[in-house]
Amino acid sequence: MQPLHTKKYINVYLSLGSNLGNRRENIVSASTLIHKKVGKIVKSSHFYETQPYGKTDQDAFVNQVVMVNTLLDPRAMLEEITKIERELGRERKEKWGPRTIDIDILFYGKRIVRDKGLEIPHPELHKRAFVLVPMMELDPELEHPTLNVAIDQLYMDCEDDSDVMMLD
Ligand code: PH2
Ligand code: MG
Ligand code: MG
Repeated sequence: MQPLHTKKYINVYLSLGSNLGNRRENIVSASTLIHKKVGKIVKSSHFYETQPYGKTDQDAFVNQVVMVNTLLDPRAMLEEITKIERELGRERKEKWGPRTIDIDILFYGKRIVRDKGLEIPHPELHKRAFVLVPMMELDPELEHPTLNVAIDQLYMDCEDDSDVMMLD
């Protein structure tokens, strides 16, 4: 017999980044709130100190990727992480400017979402060493659902040669 309600947990990869204030502390606070409000953090990468990508005239970031087990749908998850960013003092002034915390959804299981304000997989992830290096630690064999290659292949093909240094 089928159970009436089967809860469906999805594995979600989130990218965390900070380059303002106490960067590590901001990331630790974000993961604590994620664990409480989004779902259990099953895996987390090391912290990395990374050169700013894109807008390069700003301070270096600390970045991390975590894998979360969640029951939230993608929209509800986006709302929850936006609340967490606000709670940790994120102010949105300029695009790609310095931030106390940025939480981006990289993958939501194998789901593909292309909505206004929400694109999953994250449309830039394969171009960014600060995402691919920690993803290599967590799941090099994960298949990208639209590019149809694994993380290790994306990492090898990535042209971003900015510094990504593992912290202890
Ligand atoms: N986030 C950006 C733009 N550039 N560079 C690094 N190294 N780390 C980031 O988290 C980052 C970035 C936009 O969100
Ligand atoms: Mg971002
Ligand atoms: Mg963001």
